[in-house]
Amino acid sequence: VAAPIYELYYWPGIQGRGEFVRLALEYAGVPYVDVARRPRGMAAMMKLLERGGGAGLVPFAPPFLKRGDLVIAQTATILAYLGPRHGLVPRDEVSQLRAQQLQLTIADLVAEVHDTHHPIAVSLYYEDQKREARKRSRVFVEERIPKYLGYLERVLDHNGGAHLVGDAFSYVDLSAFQVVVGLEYAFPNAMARLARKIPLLRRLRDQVARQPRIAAYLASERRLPFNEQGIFRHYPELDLRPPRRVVSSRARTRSRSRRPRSGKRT
Ligand SMILES: N[C@@H](CCC(=O)N[C@@H](CS)C(=O)NCC(=O)O)C(=O)O
Repeated sequence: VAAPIYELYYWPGIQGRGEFVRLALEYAGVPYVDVARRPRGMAAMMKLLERGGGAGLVPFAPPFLKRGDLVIAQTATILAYLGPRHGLVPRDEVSQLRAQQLQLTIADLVAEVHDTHHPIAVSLYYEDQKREARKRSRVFVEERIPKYLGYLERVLDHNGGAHLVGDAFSYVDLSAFQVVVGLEYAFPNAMARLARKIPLLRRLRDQVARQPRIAAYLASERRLPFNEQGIFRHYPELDLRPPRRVVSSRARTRSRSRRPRSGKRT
């Protein structure tokens, strides 16, 4: 068996941004080493972060990918590199530009997801910025999730319904799968409320999960579970309240007996 040509460097223990790269490599069936999850891998990653190595910039932050002497950082750039080499994007330039734009939009969304639990500082614990996190998340679930996912839904619709770019799975479809399942983990109530507005995106999520190599990956131990150290964290206090229909009849009676609501939402 040939030695893997790619080394992926990403924080061990979380899916994080590394997951967008893992999904692409797994779907393409390209062997890779997840370096920091191996013995002494963290030391190797820190060394590259501090001093760089080989060709390419010294990376600012994981994930980064190493192929021989070449080191590439930034999730969207890594995917733009892998795409044409492994059948993860159509061959023409226009499609590749589209894919890159969509991937960068997904990266913007991912940064906003991160800021729901760390609105003030990455260096502070969630517990030290809970109040701000609640304020930030409120706007995120009410306005930003519908805007971003509504956008992806529209792009799917314009492109025939099944794929975000071209007429086959691309790395963008894989990334869209990841943000949908991530948001469903982190904000189940907000996503339940939005479900009927994003039928194409939900179908895409299911189709990606069914691809044989992705299904095998998701069932393997290489796929780390979502957890509260990653980007998509489930903190119920940051989600919308559960939908009305699951509210108990006692709670309903109680809320009916309150004074009538003013127009302003609290
Ligand atoms: N835009 C970059 C963001 C990279 C990034 O923020 N990586 C996180 C882990 S997911 C990190 O280690 N950040 C360290 C820091 O920002 O100080 C990408 O998409 O790859």
